[in-house]
Amino acid sequence: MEKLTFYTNPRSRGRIVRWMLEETGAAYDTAIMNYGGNIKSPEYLPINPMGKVPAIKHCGTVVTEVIGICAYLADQFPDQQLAPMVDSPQRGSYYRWLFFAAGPLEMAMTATSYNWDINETNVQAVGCGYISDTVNTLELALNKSPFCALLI
Ligand SMILES: N[C@@H](CCC(=O)N[C@@H](CS)C(=O)NCC(=O)O)C(=O)O
Repeated sequence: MEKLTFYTNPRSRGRIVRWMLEETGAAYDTAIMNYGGNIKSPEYLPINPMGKVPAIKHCGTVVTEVIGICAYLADQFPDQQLAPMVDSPQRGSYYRWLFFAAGPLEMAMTATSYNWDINETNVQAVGCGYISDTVNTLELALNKSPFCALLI
């Protein structure tokens, strides 16, 4: 089987994927992509036309997006039991919180970092709502269990 290649930069969301890769126990090569350098190169853009990391290449398939990569790896290495069974109701919670992380949580973190103006004129269209909506929702889930992706 082709060895997995992990494209990343140490100061990036790639750290989340590296943690997941270590959980799988899979052997992988790491390709460090430099900001303002080879990350926008003709060699890398066919891997991710966004010119961003992280990305992985596994058995000829490229996967980008942190949450997509983590979900893919959980499915590819089922012996590690990193995701609920496909036919389990827990799979619903797993999807819910994975997509919550990729959607509202990611947006709320960026909005906070860059002081985006979320107010009464746009909040209904903004996927994370007010920052407090996202934070309170996550807090409610984590008050029930330290592992919200496994909540029913
Ligand atoms: N939605 C993407 C975000 C990827 C992203 O923005 N990566 C940043 C580092 S954390 C990047 O590669 N920036 C380099 C650039 O845009 O030049 C994901 O979840 O993987």
